[in-house]
Amino acid sequence: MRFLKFDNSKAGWALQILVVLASPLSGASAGPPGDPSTSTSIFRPASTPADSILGLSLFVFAITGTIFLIVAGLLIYSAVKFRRRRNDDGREPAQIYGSNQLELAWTVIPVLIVVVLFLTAARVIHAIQDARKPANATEVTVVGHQFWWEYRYSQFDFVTANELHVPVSDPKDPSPTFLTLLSADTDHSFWVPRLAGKTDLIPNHPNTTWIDPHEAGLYLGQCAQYCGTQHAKMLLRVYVQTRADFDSWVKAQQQSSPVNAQMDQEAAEGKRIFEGTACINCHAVRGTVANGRFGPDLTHLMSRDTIAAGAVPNTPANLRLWIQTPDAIKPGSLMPAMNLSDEDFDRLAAYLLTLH
Ligand code: HEC
Ligand SMILES: [Cu+2]
Repeated sequence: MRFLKFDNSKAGWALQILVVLASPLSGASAGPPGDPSTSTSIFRPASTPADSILGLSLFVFAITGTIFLIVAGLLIYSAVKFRRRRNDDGREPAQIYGSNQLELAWTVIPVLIVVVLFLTAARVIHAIQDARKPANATEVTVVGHQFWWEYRYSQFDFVTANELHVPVSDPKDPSPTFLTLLSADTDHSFWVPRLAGKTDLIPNHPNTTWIDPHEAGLYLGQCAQYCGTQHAKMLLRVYVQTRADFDSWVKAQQQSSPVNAQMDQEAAEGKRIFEGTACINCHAVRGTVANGRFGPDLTHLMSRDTIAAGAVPNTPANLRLWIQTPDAIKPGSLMPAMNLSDEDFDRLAAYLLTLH
């Protein structure tokens, strides 16, 4: 699978400069404020598809860079060597027409270069798109919504949102994650630069992609296709975990939400308000009457580090602010501000805080 392996350390300072120049272009700058800013550089691949894409880019860059150096070098050489001099006699130099050899050379060489570029690109595309799905692959269906991500783990029978968890994949014994990409509304694009190239989520046209992160950790990305007002706050967070951590995360996600007996008075009140208002038309909490699918599944809301697709850290104050005035955090988000009293918002927030 691995193809065109380049040794980054040898590419030296030229690559360093490229990295610096390209870093502002390389996607989401960071997670929410206060989050350790994790790199989104395409020059630090941590998964096979991202690795092959970087290899291909460096290969194309090497060929086009060489062409540039040769052409620019000849141009500068001629401009300097044949510049007008003070003692020029002003006569035209000898004019030479037609040279089969030269014309053949500048036709055949570019054609060959284009064929090589085409074939290498086709090979990388094939290696990524037609990769075989091993039996131990994790499968997740990703649904793009304005402006958040739904993750359906059908294998394990639960749904979550905004924070994708996948197992780490040992290159010697790969356990990749295959993603089926769907959209509930308009075009979105799944892009976690260190893990894979962009793949669009298009209504009524399922796409697929896959990742096999080699190192545990948090990988950031963002919707890379303009999808509406809050497109810029449709961030991606991929948590790559060891197999054991991933398994225990899955177990926790499969649990139902807490029952009233486990809550204090205020939270139980909040639950009653939640179940009696429009919240349940848009949100699901497993084990309750709430089964809406328009907004994120809230069953394990408190297991997430952020809310509103990575827009802000998941703190009690942010949660309270979000449910009272979503527009304060994401203007134009598709969650309406509900008209409830301050006490009711406090109770609702207390209930949400029990959803571990
Ligand atoms: C019309 C549908 C709708 C209603 C009604 C609604 N929400 Fe939402 N909610 C959404 C959408 C859509 C989002 C995702 C917004 C985004 O990230 O852009 C959301 C996000 C949230 C989040 C953040 C979840 C996360 O993980 O990011 C919480 C918490 C939440 N809603 C709670 C509530 C509560 C409590 C109520 C009732 C007072 C409520 N919602 C009513 C649609 C709705
Ligand atoms: Cu989007």
